[in-house]
Amino acid sequence: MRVSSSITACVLATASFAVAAPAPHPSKGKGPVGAPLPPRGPPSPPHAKRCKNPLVRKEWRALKNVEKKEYIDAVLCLQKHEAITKEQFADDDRYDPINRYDDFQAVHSSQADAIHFVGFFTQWHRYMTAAYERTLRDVCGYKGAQPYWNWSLDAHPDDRLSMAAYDTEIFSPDTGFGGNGLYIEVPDSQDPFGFNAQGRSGGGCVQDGPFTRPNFAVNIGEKNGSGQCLRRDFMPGIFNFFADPNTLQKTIDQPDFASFASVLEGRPDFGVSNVHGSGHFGVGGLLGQAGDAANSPGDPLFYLHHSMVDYTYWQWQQKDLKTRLHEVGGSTTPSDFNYESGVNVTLDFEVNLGAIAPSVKVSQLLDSEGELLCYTYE
Ligand SMILES: [Cu+2]
Repeated sequence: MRVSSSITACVLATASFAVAAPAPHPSKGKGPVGAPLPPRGPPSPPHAKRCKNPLVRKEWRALKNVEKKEYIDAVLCLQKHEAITKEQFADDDRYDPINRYDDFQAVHSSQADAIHFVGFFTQWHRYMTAAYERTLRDVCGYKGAQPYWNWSLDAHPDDRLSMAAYDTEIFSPDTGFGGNGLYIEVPDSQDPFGFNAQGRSGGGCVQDGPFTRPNFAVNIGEKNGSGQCLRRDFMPGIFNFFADPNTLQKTIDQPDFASFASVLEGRPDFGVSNVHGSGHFGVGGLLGQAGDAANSPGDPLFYLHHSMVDYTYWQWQQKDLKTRLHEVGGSTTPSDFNYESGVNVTLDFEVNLGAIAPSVKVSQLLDSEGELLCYTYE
């Protein structure tokens, strides 16, 4: 993954753990996830009871057009509500969150060096996506669940430069997230990963759909300051390779958590496919936000992509729930692929989303239908 030079390590250690005053997710009505997130406390017992009426997350194409519009309207609505992380980032001039959408991008960006290529990658992003889903509901009155984008339905692994994946509903300007950015030429000498050869085809501002300015702007991680456009840089050579249904199946078939996590996220190496990279580089390429390790949540598709990554984790868990609702592993140190640090993720390992939501233990994030989270997939 491309690493943002502006991000320093150790952010996790300095991020605020004092959160939630007042509760960031005020309860509204009696929805299945309407209860406020719990205050910090002892971890859930390993056999905590399961929630009632979980939200059902569906593939984007399974939504009715009116449901698609409700989701997109709710995302746009987040940009109309004031950020709750301003205080968290008050002394850090790298992040200047303006609205509730920015909160998530800023928190992800500030922790980017600590939450990727680690054993808690899946749980951290599961919590982030669930917090986003809840914010859409609590702040913007969205009634549905977080949809996902099953990119494996769109991949053409035998024809890597095929652009067919980008003709699908999710990129529709009317009922989807809009399409590619305007093409920006990058000389091969400034293309460190050989992305030109992977068919990169955009790079500039997205031209159509709901996420163009002034309706939507990217305010975090931009060298020219806030108010920038959403950029996409469709890159079929990586997309068709990484989103291969066989790669997805191979990921779900891994025998234990550490091997699952390792195959899911792969290595910083474009020669070996991993499904996590598909939505990022297939959409963001070299110049789009989605391809940037730190700032990828600047593209609203991030959440549909990461919901699919989470669905992959969920499917892996379903194959042996008894074991896999309690199984964690992997190093707490980024890119420690050979476990040289000797410190692995345990059930008590703490996951924090800054001021967005209370910190929780990894053990609280293993069951999507537990006491903290309440959703399922179909
Ligand atoms: Cu991430």
